[in-house]
Amino acid sequence: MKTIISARRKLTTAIAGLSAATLTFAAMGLQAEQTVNLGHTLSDSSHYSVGADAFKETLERLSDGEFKVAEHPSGSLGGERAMIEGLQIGTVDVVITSSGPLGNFVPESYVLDLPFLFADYEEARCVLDSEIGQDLLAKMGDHNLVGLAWSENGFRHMTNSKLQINSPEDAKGLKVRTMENKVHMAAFEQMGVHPTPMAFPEVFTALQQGTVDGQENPITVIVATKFWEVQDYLTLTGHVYSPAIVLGSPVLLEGLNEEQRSWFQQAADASAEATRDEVTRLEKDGVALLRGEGMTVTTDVDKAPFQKAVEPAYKVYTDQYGNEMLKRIRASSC
Ligand code: EAX
Repeated sequence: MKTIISARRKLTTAIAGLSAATLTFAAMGLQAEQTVNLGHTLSDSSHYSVGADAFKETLERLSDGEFKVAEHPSGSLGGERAMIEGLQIGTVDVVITSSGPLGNFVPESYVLDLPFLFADYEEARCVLDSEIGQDLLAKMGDHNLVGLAWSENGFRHMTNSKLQINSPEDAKGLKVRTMENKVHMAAFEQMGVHPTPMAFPEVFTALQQGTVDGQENPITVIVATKFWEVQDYLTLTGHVYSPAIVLGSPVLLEGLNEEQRSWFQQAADASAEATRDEVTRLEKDGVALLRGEGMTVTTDVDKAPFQKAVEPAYKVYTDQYGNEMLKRIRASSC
């Protein structure tokens, strides 16, 4: 009996020791190998992918391999709306997304989707880097998201398969895919086109099959998605600046210590900077590339009639969300 008890004790002690070791090992193992799943909708040659690479390089370097980043490009984790939902429940860790579906989650961000709000890249970047941008990032926290950094998609332009667009009248009656964003949809309705909201991963096929005649996106996206294969005409309307944002999942980020959290912040900042640099490069080289691929590009666009046509979208926005943010942006020194 004594022997049995003693054997049992030994066994229990051994198991206790083992589980402590296993736990320590597991904890170490978890730290050594934690994979961060980063999703975006664009191809692995896009400006978002350049940003994903910078995120990966920075986080893996700062954490000395404690975190590994797995990039999931081309909408392989779903469209932008689905990925934002994934962040909220913790099935995705980090997402680089346009502001397209963001207003559905964080209405405060709709202000950035107003047409012709920013005159140029310099102004848009300056506002997003100011306290206004920081306040908007902080708002993400009220909606179960972590706003890490303002990245960039670019000024959006119209493409279609029917005709060369020189004025809003030319666009009347076209079926144009828009993002799932009510401010954008209101603007296009004012222009007389039929806005058809759709998640980005479906757009290429919809254009190919003629479900829609056109779409609008920055040069960056038109290049990365090879839209020239399904669209003949591009008009540089620059009708709205399209910010991108690096968002994190609160499920992951709220469980991190301060140092780990700072690695994620630095990785997001490096990602945004690398993406902006790539946008700048493509703004210089993109049009020549698209012409080379056979697109008819209208560069000399009188923007005033477009601006006039979409102006009522401002009232649609302010009626619902007030004009406090808009006033702040207009009063900024940028
Ligand atoms: O974020 O949906 C869109 O048109 C976006 O510009 C694209 O997914 C990149």
